[in-house]
Amino acid sequence: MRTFLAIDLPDPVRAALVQVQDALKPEANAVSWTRRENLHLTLRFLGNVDVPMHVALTATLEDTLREAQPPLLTVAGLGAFPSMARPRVLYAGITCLSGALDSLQRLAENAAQHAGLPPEASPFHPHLTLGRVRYHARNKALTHALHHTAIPPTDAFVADAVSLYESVLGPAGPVYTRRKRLRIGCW
Ligand code: 3AM
Repeated sequence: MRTFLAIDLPDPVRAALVQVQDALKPEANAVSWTRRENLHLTLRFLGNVDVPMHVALTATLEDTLREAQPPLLTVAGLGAFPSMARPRVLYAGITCLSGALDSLQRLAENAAQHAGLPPEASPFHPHLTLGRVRYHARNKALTHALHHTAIPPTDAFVADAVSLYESVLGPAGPVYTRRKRLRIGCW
């Protein structure tokens, strides 16, 4: 089962991100846009993991998340990987106003390694993927739009859980199904 750990987004944040996608669409015709229901903040991609490993991983993570502080998050600015000049992955940034998103990511990483997964090689760049450009080329209009499109203001939100998602890839894009929801902090 191909899975990842993510933080869910409140509906008003999803709505704001869809508005941004709509504003960018005239400048980007070769983009696979993330469907509204798929918008999320990835903490750790796990890849193909078997059931015993998931059980071990979620048990460890559930224990450690209980001691963690739920971070207060807000959406902040548009960006692109690998760069604004050569946009490949279009994203909205995310800023942590209080609590520590990085330490949540470390807990996810520790649980993954404890369950036997190899360490994540890439540094953590928290982002909300809006779309992926299918053809890799310079697109000055898109770069300009990324610099000049405003994200509608949204309220900051508390990330109160980490979800384990199954990802099934298909011709119409990935289908994500939540398999487990692990609460952050003591309730
Ligand atoms: O939508 P974002 O960018 O948050 O890019 C994939 C997506 O992240 C990432 O996992 C999330 C859910 O699919 N992903 C997919 N394959 C990956 C891989 N091989 C990967 N991340 C790292 N390595």
